Amino acid sequence: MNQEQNTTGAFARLRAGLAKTRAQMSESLAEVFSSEVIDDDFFDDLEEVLIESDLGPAAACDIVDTLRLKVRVHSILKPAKARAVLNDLLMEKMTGTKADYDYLEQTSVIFFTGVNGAGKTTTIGKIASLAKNAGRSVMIAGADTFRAAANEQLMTWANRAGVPMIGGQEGADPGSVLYDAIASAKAKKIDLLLVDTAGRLQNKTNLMAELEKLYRILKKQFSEAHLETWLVIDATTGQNALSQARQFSEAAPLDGLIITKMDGSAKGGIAIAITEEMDVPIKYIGVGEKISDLQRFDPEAYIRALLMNEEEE
Ligand SMILES: Nc1nc2c(ncn2[C@@H]2O[C@H](COP(=O)(O)OP(=O)(O)OP(=O)(O)O)[C@@H](O)[C@H]2O)c(=O)[nH]1
Ligand SMILES: [Mg+2]
Repeated sequence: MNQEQNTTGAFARLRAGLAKTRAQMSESLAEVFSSEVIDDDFFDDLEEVLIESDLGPAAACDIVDTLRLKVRVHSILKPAKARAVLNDLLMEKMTGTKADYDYLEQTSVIFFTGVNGAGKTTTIGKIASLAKNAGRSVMIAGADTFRAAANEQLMTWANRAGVPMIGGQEGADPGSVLYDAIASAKAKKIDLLLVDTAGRLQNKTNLMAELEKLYRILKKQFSEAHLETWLVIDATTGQNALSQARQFSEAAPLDGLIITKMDGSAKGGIAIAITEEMDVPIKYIGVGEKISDLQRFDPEAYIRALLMNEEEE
């Protein structure tokens, strides 16, 4: 059951979370679409707004080219009509890659990856709580032994969610923490093991190799579990998110993306850029720092929340 989304307030929360993005994007779009005619300037301005909203040059260019074509083929003269076509195009882009939530149905491990401060540990706390409330037995593995306070921070989240955690001291081998956690999860017949890792920049080769090693351990030592690797991305990162997605996927193939800090971003359009570039679904978005501030990513609601301007509500 999609418990965290199927509430009447979910759309309102998403809208509130995307308020900054929406304010910027819908205002700029309204301006573009207030044009009297559809001409080259109109398309140039539109492309600019899309790029500024962090859709990225590739997705922006592709969308504008397709819109140009549709406008011509259907002899569309009114910008308002073109706007409806744009909404449909964005929607099509986002609904291409559908996320599944199979990890809530079977014995699973989720391997959390991402750069420093992206929101891995916080998201693990949120997922632990959500899965526990859905009736799953959950365990957290603290394979971030790099940062001094990482263990305590993760423990705080484990306590908040009310789930057990296996961690290690600062400087301990993250691989051995994983072995311990896997053995414990198996012995206790845990439904869901959430693995936290130390943040790392995607261009640090040795750290990326370590991540790859941890992934191999999970695959080999817990082969009976359904394994997913999720990349946690900060929505305020901008276009560097694409490089993160590409390089992390080389260390461990990605099964899902989490976009955090959607509440603080002025450029939530990165969700569209990433979906365009990578064939990886966005599973959840983070819309705040609290344990309940996580929502299943609903592409349709996202596009609506992003594009709808005040008059349309
Ligand atoms: N506003 C907002 N803040 C968030 C969200 N997710 C995480 N944060 C904040 O982002 C900061 C970093 O989050 P962490 O969970 O520690 O990030 P991390 O990826 O584990 O960081 P490292 O372990 O250092 O790599 C914290 O202050 C969180 O409260 C979100 O969805 N919205
Ligand atoms: Mg962390």
